[in-house]
Amino acid sequence: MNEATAVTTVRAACPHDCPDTCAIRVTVQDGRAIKVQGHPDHPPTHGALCTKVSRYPERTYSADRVLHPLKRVGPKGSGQFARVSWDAALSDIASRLRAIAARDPQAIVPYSYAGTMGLLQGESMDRRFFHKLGASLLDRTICASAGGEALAATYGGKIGMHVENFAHSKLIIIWGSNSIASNLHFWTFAQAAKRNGAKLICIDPRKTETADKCHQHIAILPGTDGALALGLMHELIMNDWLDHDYIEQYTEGWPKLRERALQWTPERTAETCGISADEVRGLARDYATAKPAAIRLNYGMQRVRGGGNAVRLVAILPCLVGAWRDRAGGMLLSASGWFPVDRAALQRPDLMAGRQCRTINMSTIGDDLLREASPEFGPKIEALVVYNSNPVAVAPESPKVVKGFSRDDLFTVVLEQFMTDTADHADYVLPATTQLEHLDVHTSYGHSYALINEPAIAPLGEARPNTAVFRELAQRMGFDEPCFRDSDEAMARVAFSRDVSFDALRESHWVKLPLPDAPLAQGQFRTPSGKCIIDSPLFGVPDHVPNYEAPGSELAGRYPLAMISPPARNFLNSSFVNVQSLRDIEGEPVLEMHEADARARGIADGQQVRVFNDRGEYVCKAVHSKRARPGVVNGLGIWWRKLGARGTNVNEVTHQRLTDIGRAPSFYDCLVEVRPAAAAAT
Ligand SMILES: Nc1nc2c(c(=O)[nH]1)N[C@H]1C(S)=C(S)[C@@H](COP(=O)(O)OP(=O)(O)OC[C@H]3O[C@@H](n4cnc5c(=O)[nH]c(N)nc54)[C@H](O)[C@@H]3O)O[C@H]1N2
Ligand SMILES: Nc1nc2c(c(=O)[nH]1)N[C@H]1C(S)=C(S)[C@@H](COP(=O)(O)OP(=O)(O)OC[C@H]3O[C@@H](n4cnc5c(=O)[nH]c(N)nc54)[C@H](O)[C@@H]3O)O[C@H]1N2
Ligand SMILES: [Mo]
Repeated sequence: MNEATAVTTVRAACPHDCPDTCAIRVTVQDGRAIKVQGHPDHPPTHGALCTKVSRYPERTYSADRVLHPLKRVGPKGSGQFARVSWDAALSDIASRLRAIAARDPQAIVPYSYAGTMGLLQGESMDRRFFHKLGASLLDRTICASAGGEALAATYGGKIGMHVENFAHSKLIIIWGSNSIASNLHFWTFAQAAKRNGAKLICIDPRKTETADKCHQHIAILPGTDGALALGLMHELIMNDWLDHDYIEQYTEGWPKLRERALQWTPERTAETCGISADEVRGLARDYATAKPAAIRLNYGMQRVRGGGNAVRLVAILPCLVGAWRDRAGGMLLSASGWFPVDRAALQRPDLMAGRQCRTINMSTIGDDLLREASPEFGPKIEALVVYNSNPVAVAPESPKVVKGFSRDDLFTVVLEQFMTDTADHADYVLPATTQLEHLDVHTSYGHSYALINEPAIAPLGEARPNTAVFRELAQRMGFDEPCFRDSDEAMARVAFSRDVSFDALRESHWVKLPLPDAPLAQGQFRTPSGKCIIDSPLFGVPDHVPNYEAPGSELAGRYPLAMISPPARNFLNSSFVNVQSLRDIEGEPVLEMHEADARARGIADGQQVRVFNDRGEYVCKAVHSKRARPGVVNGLGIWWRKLGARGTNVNEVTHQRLTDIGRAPSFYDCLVEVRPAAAAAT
């Protein structure tokens, strides 16, 4: 142990799909990453990492890593593969894709999401490749497009408060967010505000660990947030708690919405939301009288049919009371629109060369894989290239997704770090590097700092970055534009059009965007008029849109329980489910039920149950839980199917109908029935 060992510290960024995008210091000893730590000087990270990411070395060095290219040798989904060389794999993939492209390149579909949020490994060389090929485009809607497009329709972009400024708020409404689980670094600022006397209110059908720590929890029914916002507006109008000057100067279209809000008495609102009229009145009074008041909205509340309208209604609230005048007032759903990312330079849509490629919505991949060619749809999907995503586990209505991925006439390539449910269905699995093994640059949707991620260690086994794989494939397809030879560093240098230089990132690890402290204090929304748009030319005046599968509907006669499926704290979507120490904490897939709902069905605490509707059924453990309100069950996600009971997960019962705005899935708009599994007649 006396021998001198080379210890270095490398500048990294957390790549995961989370608002926090932490600055990380990686300690490397003799070429091995031995520790990851949150950087103490990066204000949003303030030296802390979440439980999951502090296990990043365990994930990286896991014995389960895919480290060599694999070719399928058994039936699809069986997980039987044989090791092949990169050269053999890439040659065969290129020739298969070339043959399909000769008929119609749109029969080839890329499928990716935010397994890494890095601009290079997430959305650079891959996009160039598919643009040049003329493949189908992918509408990346699975998470945030309802809220994102709604916010853009209202504010002109995905813009919001600086997360640090929540520390100075006097009221924080945490709306559709389990911050302690999914936005931990915001929670630190909320706690600082609490210590300074701020009131914290949580609006969530589930009594989450975050709700436990707030002063008040308002347990609304899923999909009724738009109604609640309208009810609050009613009270703001009736009590004249409006900032008339802000409304006059910086908003457009309020008179029409004012008329609509006047229909939403506290009693009507309470009835719709499944809460009391006093809760509506009290919330309105708190919101109007505490200054500055801030809202932390998260994407949890927009995974329902009316998610887009609901986000628009909530986003209008801070304008009505002039909360934006203060740096610690306003709202944060996403801050990603502040970043000057040069997507044209990274992704080169010009390589489509005027071709009108069709678009496939990732959220309806179940249906679309099962569609035949038609004039409306275009060619049947013949090939899928999946990276940064695990659709077989995370896409809605998995019975159809699995059926589609099991098609023998579908050619599927999956770039992965692990043998996920999706990788099991591949023809080729190509080993991908982790964040410790590649270069990247990052924006954030929860703070306003750009970051660099330097590679800390050499790629393990034969793993390659996504960029390298698409660079190689481009060469084998004969794409000879110089952009297909760009190095990762060359792409990182063009990733931002201004304000953030690659050299500055290298030098200082992160760069704070030059934004005003209270960015919307004098309007300056990113809309053409600079005002907040209430009456949108595209979407009209926002309204409450009830769920597709609403309690009280005809369907509710057969399936009376509303199911939401929010993330389990120790997983990140379906990532980390395979990390043993984290799976040990989560135990097994769980359905939280209110005791009365469970007892009415003869379900004991801890009993195995079937959760089902017309689409399918999954099996898990029911727990009698104070976290569930009557009539609503919480199926915590997102387990790998093969690690859950009977090879299923919660998406067995979700559906593919899309949101009002943004063409997104409505995961939390889902009626089910629950029965003891023992009673299953199967
Ligand atoms: N630990 C952990 N962190 C994560 C993730 C994870 O899986 N695990 N996921 C990441 C991702 S992909 C994202 S998009 C972000 C945000 O991810 P989100 O999906 O927004 O996750 P949460 O912040 O947990 O917010 C969901 C909350 O909304 C509540 N909710 C469900 N339906 C409704 C409704 O109709 N109205 C209201 N008001 N609330 C509702 C749920 O009960 C839950 O507590 O978090 C990221 N961070
Ligand atoms: N029922 C239900 N379903 C949901 C949700 C829900 O709340 N309820 N949440 C939805 C939401 S918000 C989202 S964002 C989606 C998330 O869905 P996905 O974007 O599919 O996210 P993950 O499940 O985390 O899968 C990401 C995969 O990318 C891989 N990966 C990570 N880094 C790299 C890399 O550098 N290269 C390659 N090739 N692969 C990499 C990881 O190993 C992992 O398997 O799920 C959605 N599905
Ligand atoms: Mo997400």
